[in-house]
Amino acid sequence: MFSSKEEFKKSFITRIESKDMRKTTELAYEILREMTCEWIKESWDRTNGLYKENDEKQLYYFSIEFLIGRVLGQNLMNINAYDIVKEGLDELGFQLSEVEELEVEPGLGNGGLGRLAACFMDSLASLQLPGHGYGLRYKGGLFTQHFVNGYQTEQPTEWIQEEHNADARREDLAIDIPYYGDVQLVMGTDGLKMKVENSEWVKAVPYDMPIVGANGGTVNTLRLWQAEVSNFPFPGDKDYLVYEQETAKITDRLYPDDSLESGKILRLKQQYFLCSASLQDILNNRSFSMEKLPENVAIQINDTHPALAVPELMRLLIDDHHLTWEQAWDITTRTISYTNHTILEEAMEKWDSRLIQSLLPRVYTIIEEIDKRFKESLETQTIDEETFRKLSIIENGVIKMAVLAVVGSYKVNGVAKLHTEILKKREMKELNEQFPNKFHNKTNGIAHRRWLVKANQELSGLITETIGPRWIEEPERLNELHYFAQNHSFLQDFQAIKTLKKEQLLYHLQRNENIIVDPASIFDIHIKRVHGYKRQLMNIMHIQMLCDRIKQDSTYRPHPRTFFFGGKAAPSYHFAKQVIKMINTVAVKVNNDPLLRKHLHIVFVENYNVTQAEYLIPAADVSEQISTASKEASGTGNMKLMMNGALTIGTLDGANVEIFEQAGQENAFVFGMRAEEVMQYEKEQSYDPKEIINSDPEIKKMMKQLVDGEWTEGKENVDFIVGQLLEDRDPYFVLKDIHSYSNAHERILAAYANPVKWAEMCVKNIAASGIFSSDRTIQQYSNDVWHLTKIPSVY
Ligand code: NBY
Repeated sequence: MFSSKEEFKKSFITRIESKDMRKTTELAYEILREMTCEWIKESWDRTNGLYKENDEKQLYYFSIEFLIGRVLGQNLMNINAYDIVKEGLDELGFQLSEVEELEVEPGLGNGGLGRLAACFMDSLASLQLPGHGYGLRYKGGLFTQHFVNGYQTEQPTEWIQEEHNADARREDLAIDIPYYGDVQLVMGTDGLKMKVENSEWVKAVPYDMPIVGANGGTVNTLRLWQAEVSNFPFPGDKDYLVYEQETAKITDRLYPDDSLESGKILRLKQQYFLCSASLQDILNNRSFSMEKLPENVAIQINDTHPALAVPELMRLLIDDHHLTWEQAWDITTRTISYTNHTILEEAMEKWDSRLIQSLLPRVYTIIEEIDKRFKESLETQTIDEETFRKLSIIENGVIKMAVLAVVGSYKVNGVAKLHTEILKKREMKELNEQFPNKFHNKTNGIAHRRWLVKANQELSGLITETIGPRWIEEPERLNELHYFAQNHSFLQDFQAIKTLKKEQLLYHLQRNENIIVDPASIFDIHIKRVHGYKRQLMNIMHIQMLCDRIKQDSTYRPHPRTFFFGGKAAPSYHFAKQVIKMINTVAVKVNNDPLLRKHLHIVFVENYNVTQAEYLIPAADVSEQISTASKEASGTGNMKLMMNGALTIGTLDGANVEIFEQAGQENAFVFGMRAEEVMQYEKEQSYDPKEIINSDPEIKKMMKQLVDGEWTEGKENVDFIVGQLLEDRDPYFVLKDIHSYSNAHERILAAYANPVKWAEMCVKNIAASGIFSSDRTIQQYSNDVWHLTKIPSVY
């Protein structure tokens, strides 16, 4: 690695001269990427060597999504070369920020779950823990979103560039994965065995990405599998061309539905592909006897998408490694652990038994056996029918992946205190009673190195100047900022940085969209997937109420606010798409109204992704975390915004509860129903939105305007929105909470009127945010579940 700017420049110039005399930003990107790869390679090899030598336990994080974002800048940051490179390039006539803009971000995830996996990778490497990721190398990441006439359109995003192909491919480690076939019972030397004949094989080729930890010492591996045709004999009753096409499809694109369980055969193929390839890879490369697997390997499955790891590990242990069922079960249930990310019924994965039986016949017999044995173990207890039903893995021809994951794993966790409580007391009450020590909580966290140190270098600089640099390695030291929450010069510096980040955001947006926003307005930011329970609808309906107030009441002249929205709707989620259309419609009306636009501005940022988030989050004054209580498992955007000094307007849901606990409710704007109330209403089915409409004149008027189509465009749009609120009885309690939401917004205005007090509240949030670093989360997983040992890197 380079120790000085001069050294960097010298090497950079040599390379540029050997390639092309035209000094374009594209060339600078190419060279910088090459140089970074070389620097990393050394540490990567050394880390791998150390892991081999030490024979230490390794963690493998199985996830169908890794939403890693751009890597070049982050890697430079982590190897402590960012500033040298920035200054060096500057002197050579390049801007590092321009160079970074050329990287197409790999969108290998949908939202929170995929991004969490990426944050965990960062923390594992930074804490010098031996933990790696296994995922899929989708050719097309999450779709690119464009608005056409206010509606979302989706275009495929191809992120793989030439340079991603060459050195990352590990042909030597390719593995064959069996689909279909006939299960036969055969007599072997050690008794009757199951054997599968006539399988259709698909080759899994790994591509490795380095995961660089802080200070560049530890470099772990993210291994992504790509599907290709196998050299194994082909069964013959299928057309080869069809086989070729079907094979390519397996890793062709990411499933864009972030909330709907979609029982598609291709998705099942993807899930099995990930599990089988990764497990075979682990078993092939082990240096210990199979019985010692749980002492040497921990596997964490990110939701149920990789839950086939349970029966697949059983299959490999029994059929390929000749263990007995009992031995295999003992090993499996001490190796695999499961994280649950949702209690939404529509996101709970279920598979038709016949589908699994036909695609994965041997795996199916194993799931049946697991279910049978588990049910037998219940026979000694008196269990009512309902409980028995809930404990069944297979029920009425359907396989419930969450039950399979719980029964087959060592530990099960939720992602925030409230979520884990709901899992234990309600959603998985019966399972928790059967396995009382399995369930535990691990509140999510975020990679502060990306979301603060990298995304907000100015604020990080100020923090370091103020409390010294140790907070970067020990983020809980951010609490030392409490001493500066009333220091005027510090508060002024903070405010100046906030303004600067707003200007940078606006500059970035103007490059892509024609947006004119007042940086002195309050930046109120609602960024996340668009979903009923996340209530973007409540936000836009509240804006509608504000418009009416401004028009009707000449004394109501609030401080200007810009409401930013960012988020994609699943392509098949019609309601969410109608909400997007409505927001865009209201935006046009408000932004063009001479009176309204003095006070309100609406910006829906197209194609929200990790890169956009890196611009939006540091610029936020207000963080919208307004899900219907009990629905958001945790949320992680809430943590990123808090850490960048935005104040939260939020419900007592997910990790908001813990955010308010840490920052103090007086430094946030809490509103709305609590989880118990929501769940009570749902149980009794006693909520009637009409009662609210009839009892609250402001809401009544707003509803009338909606029905009259004042804020929408086209009949379809009105029908969808009004239909959900009235016919579907407002399942996310928008009307129930909107009044208290509106009051919370008035409290925001009152607080913002005192800029010094506001800044003080922001600083108190930053000071309290250290606990939400994913370093803390990973350390907790390691202590309680994975039992990893830190392996210091030798320089
Ligand atoms: O996981 C999110 C939760 O909603 C959020 O509260 C939490 O903070 C985050 C990390 O724990 N869940 C999520 O992002 N889920 C998905 O993206 C997802 C993707 C695919 C499917 C379901 C959910 N699927 O069924 O295909």
